Amino acid sequence: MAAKVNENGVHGLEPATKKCRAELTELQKFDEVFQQLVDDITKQGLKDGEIHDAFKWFKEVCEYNVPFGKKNRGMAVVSSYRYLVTEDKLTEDNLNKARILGWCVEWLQAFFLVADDIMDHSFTRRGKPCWYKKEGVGLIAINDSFFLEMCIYQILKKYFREETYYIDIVELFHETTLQTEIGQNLDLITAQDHVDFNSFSQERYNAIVKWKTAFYSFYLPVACAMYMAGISDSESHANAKTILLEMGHFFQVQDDYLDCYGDPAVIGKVGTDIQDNKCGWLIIQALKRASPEQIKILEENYACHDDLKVAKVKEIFNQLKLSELYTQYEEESYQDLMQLIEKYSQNLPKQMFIAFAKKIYKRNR
Ligand code: DMA
Ligand code: MG
Ligand code: MG
Ligand code: MG
Repeated sequence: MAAKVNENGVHGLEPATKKCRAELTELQKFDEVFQQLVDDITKQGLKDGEIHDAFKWFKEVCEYNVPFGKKNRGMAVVSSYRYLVTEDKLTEDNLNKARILGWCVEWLQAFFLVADDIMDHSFTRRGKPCWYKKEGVGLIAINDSFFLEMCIYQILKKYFREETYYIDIVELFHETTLQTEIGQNLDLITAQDHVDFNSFSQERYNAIVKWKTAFYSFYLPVACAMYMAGISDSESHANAKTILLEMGHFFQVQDDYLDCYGDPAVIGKVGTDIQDNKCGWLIIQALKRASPEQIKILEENYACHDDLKVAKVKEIFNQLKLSELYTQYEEESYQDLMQLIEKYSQNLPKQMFIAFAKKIYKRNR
């Protein structure tokens, strides 16, 4: 999971120059676009003596934080676009535009993650120290997060200004950012200092994950592809949203499960949900099943940055067999999702949703 550092420098995305273009995988073609975008964003600033140092810093901000994820979200723009248009529209120019939009989604994700790791007191991300934990960075990371957000609009302006769907996409990114910030707020205020399990409920959990994760991770990439393909009617978007928010819900359940049960070497991060007093999927399920004695132990040990206390919470989770419950939930959730796709895909290609679902179910990272 460690980031690859190639001989050319820091970004480490596989250079594919020796291979014939036709042999490149979609992921390699997607990766190829990244460095160009960083150059677009930083070229002017680097040349200007007055602000050169800021842009030297920002270049590293982009190269450290944007490219090393799974890229499911970014790639989903490209794969969805392929499902939405006829063969004749699949020109290299259009596909490149879809890749650029995909990178905008990845930039948005980097913007949220840099801030999220500060707020969640996390240590590692994608197999490396979180940006704010890196030597010499600290709370400068807050401004870097703002910068990452603005990169999106620099890129959109450069490549999409002349497109009829430009305003739809800009508004989509604005709206999605607001939705995610609402979700992050719910996540954080529900986790405020002391343990109060009365504020944790399935309803609150559902709201947190819908707003903080599902809109930006699932609806956004597909909506980008839809606008690019000329699909802007509200009914199609509402149908897509119904399916994709459900997918996003399941994805965050997985993220919560992996926070406790995932292998840090594989997921690239060390979980902090128990210490952080998070209203996550595991604690919600535990509270539904625990005896009064078990609840008492949870109350005494949740929300403490103390490894022994964390271990006691995990012990209760194990006693309640939450791991088995999760496996069962994953199965049922997949079946439910397939039914939702049947019902709501309507004019949209079913396979577009199924392909996205297959990328995330049974994942271990
Ligand atoms: C992530 O929630 C949500 C956003 C908007 C980044 P999280 O804190 O559970 O994510 P992670 O486990 O990756 O830190
Ligand atoms: Mg986090
Ligand atoms: Mg968080
Ligand atoms: Mg998490």
